[in-house]
Amino acid sequence: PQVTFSDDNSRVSAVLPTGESVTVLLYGATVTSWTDATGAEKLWLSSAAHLDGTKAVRGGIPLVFPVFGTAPDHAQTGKLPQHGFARTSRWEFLGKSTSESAGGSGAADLTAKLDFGLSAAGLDEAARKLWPFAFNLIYSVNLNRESLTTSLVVTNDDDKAFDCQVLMHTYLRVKDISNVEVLGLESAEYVDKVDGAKTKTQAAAVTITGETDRVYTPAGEAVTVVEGGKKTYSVTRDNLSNVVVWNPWTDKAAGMGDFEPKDGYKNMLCIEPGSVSGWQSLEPGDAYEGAQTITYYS
Ligand code: TA6
Repeated sequence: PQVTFSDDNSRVSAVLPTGESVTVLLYGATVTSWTDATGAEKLWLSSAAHLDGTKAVRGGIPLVFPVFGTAPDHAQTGKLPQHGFARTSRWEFLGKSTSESAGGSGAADLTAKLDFGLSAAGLDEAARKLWPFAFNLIYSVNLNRESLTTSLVVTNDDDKAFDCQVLMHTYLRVKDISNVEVLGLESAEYVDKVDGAKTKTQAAAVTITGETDRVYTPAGEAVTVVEGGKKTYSVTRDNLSNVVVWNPWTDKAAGMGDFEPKDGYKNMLCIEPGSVSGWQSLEPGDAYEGAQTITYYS
């Protein structure tokens, strides 16, 4: 049983012999599609998302680097656009590979891996001027029957240190946001960005009943998305200390030109693993790696 890879000048995809698939746009190394064996999409993608490189993709898994949001008081990243330049740069496709887990018995244990790279040479002039560091990013997208793992390695190739933030801005597809609960954040501290960036503590399961924009620092490494009482996703983090939970709700959805359909907020929930409540300081030669694994339960 073999994995089918295809790549044209703008996107790369992998399809497992059992039917699961992933598609990655070279623009931003943005995962735009992840399906189960029946072709059912696991990620939400706006029907008005720009897929032609003219704007960060509204949906899928945009990559946030070197800054989350904007950091006007941060000398090195203060002038960068919201969420940095990784999601709006053209990445290189570095290659593909297939591996079989030990003791695998064939199709059930295959993993398809797609690798992408971005360095200073790949940045447009504006970005390089605003953030003049020699760096290298390697982004790996790993697909198997149950899960999708995305991992980012940042290396400092400069002769001076730099600070960065990393986040995987995952838009999970849900059937109906009013039936969704997020478990695993109980008793975690969070910054509530829709309530004056106040720091609060999460009491019970997270439910979404309006615009929600929270930066959690949970003790555990996994969160679970439950719909109608049934587990639908788990998201585990590796070396990423934060989880952002975001839903734009009606007004913010109405205000985003590339967010369609306007009631699409009912079918998506952003669960965004990242390292964003502080800064990763990389000395020359240092590397930082962070990863997420999203498992779905059909
Ligand atoms: O991750 C949540 C967030 O920071 C929200 O505040 C909202 O701005 C969202 O990202 C989308 O940002 P974007 O730049 O993609 O429109």
